[in-house]
Amino acid sequence: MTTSYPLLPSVRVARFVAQGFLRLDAVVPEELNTEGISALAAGMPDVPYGIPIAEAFPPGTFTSRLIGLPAVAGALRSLLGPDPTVDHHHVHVREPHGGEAQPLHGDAIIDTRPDAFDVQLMYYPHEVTAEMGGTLLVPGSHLRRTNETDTGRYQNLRGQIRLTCPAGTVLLLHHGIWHAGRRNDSDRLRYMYKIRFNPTAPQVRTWDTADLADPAVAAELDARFPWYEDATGRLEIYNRVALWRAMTGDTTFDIDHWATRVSNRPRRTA
Ligand SMILES: O=C(O)CCC(=O)C(=O)O
Repeated sequence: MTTSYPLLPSVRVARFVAQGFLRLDAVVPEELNTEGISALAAGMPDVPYGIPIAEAFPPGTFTSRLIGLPAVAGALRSLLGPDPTVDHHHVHVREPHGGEAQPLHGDAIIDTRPDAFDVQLMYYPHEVTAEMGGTLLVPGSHLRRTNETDTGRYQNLRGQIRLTCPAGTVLLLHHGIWHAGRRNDSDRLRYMYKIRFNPTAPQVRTWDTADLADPAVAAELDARFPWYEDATGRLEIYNRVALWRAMTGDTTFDIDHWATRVSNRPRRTA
């Protein structure tokens, strides 16, 4: 497929499927970040749920240029496929020395779709230091389907990330990832701009699949994270295999027989 922006290779899409997020550090140039801070400070107009990107963010607007940056556009296209719609967007503001840490949560409600996912973009127009309380993320939690703050009682899971990043960083998240906004203990205002996108076409082979057979792809999908106990982490491997099968159309793909075993339904002969 030829596009004007770089599509992700399979190995990076597999990493997204395993981790639940993709990090694009400092992809937004300084001038656009400066403009972004003013745009976020002014507030973003609400948009109706589920409208095409070009209607939500007309050409020339700040958001249109943010999501049109080649690295961002290519990653969104690779994960969502063509013509996603905008679910909603919101500017998150953390005042200096302000706010409370949120409970660990997944956005919206429990979402059991096995073969589709929304992508949430988080954009940080300025550097985020540890003191500024960057977003907390739990890698590999997105397929352990929970409802909103069901996870709120969990504190400090092993392997969690307290985001620190350079200005102009964009994160793309699977909608199910467990995350939380954190308190800002610094003297600086912290902005984060979040946009949720809905796919409108099957999310099947929407990236650069030239490396699909590379063993590094299966290795990414087999990654373990520190919060998994050894045995319960198997469920995450199974969930990833199921999603990877849906995203590639390869119903034979497996890791250590997990999906093959539980999809085996031999027909009885009379
Ligand atoms: O402020 C943040 O860093 C994250 C906030 C967030 O994602 C939320 O409110 O759901």
